[in-house]
Amino acid sequence: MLEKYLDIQPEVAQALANNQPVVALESTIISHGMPFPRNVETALLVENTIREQGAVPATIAIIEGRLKVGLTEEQITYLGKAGPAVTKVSRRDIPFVVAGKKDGATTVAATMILANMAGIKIFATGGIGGVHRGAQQTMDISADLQELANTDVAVICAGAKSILDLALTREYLETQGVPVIGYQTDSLPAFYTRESEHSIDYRLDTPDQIALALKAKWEMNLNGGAVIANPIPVEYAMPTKAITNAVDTALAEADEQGIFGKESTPFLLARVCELTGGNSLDSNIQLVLNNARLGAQIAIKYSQL
Ligand code: PSU
Ligand code: MN
Repeated sequence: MLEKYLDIQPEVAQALANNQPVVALESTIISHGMPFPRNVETALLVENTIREQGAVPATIAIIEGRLKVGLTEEQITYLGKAGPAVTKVSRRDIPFVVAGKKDGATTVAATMILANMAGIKIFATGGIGGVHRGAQQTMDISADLQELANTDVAVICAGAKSILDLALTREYLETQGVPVIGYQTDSLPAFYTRESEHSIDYRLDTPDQIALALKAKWEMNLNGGAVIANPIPVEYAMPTKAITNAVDTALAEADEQGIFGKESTPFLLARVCELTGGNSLDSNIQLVLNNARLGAQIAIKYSQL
């Protein structure tokens, strides 16, 4: 039945059939997370990084209403050039973009869903969505968190951006039974910075240990995902002050302009990037590459269990 909607790229399908490691990648980060042309360069570099490690990349999106697991270079370029003109697709949006034969860039939530349909367990990205600041009033909580509660895909990220309320995000994940694993760290990384005042649940120091824990979780039918938080490499981390100032300004502007719902995250990402003069973009790219490397290493270990 799924074949009616789903196209798995032949290289990806073959790897999955042979139990070879595959790493899923999202496309909202391409269309809504970074400016052109660096978004396209990065997406292609991320794929190469995964290949160099010995795994197969599968960038995920919806093209002309087809669920695509594995994109061509042309499709990645198209999504990057189109940018926010492409629909940002989370769980609720999938059937409408499919039925309307439209194009869509998948968020963490939607990418997890499509990866799961294809049988991919490991997914690398930059940052996950979370509980927004002020959510006590607005109830703005990313659908990514609910997907992590339900869908059996592990997400390697650099923590969450400080545009979010990290303490509330941690609480939400705890309630939903989603483990937060710190890779070689005891502190929850905050995207541009390696550390925050928040803790992780379990510190694991090798890809092997992470693969073993995921295997145990899913073999016992403890459904849902996991957050694997991988700190940005020290040489690319940003000064806390610069980021805090940019985030505060961006949040104030969003408030003034009445930006809410699905527009909120893309607006804040773009403003933080502009306000830091693009320094944050270099950091963002490096942390994504770092997550791709770890994702590939975990996928390789997982495929050997
Ligand atoms: N955080 C980032 N970069 C991103 C996103 C979040 O640092 O590109 C994107 C991801 O696709 C994530 C989405 O799934 O934003 C969350 O949006 P929302 O808050 O509307 O669920
Ligand atoms: Mn949001």
